[in-house]
Amino acid sequence: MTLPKALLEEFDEFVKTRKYFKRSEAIRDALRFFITENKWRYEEDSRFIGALLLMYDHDVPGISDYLTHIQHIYHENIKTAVHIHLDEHKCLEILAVEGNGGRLRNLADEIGHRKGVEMSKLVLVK
Ligand code: NI
Repeated sequence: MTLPKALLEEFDEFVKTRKYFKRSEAIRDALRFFITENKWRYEEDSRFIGALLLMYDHDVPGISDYLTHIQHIYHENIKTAVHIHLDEHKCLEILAVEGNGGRLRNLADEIGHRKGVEMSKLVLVK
């Protein structure tokens, strides 16, 4: 395995600050994290649970209606929703989700590509 020198130096710096004894321990953790974080991307038919975070500007015409509409379409996958008004314009919504990886990815994509949604992040565990 080869790595760019700068990336390895940055990783070693991280290993030092996180008080790992060996670089190999940190690599093991990084791989576990990477696999857990991305499993839903290639296990479309397995069941996952997690959260979809989205930040959006509620002044964009139609965005609030759209988000209500899409949450009704995916009602079987959305367990609960928390809405936080961040400032006069921006909102953060946290949706607790459960369902097949592929279905949850579709939900995240549909919301994430909508005009007015500035950030969306899907975090799932199995
Ligand atoms: Ni709001």
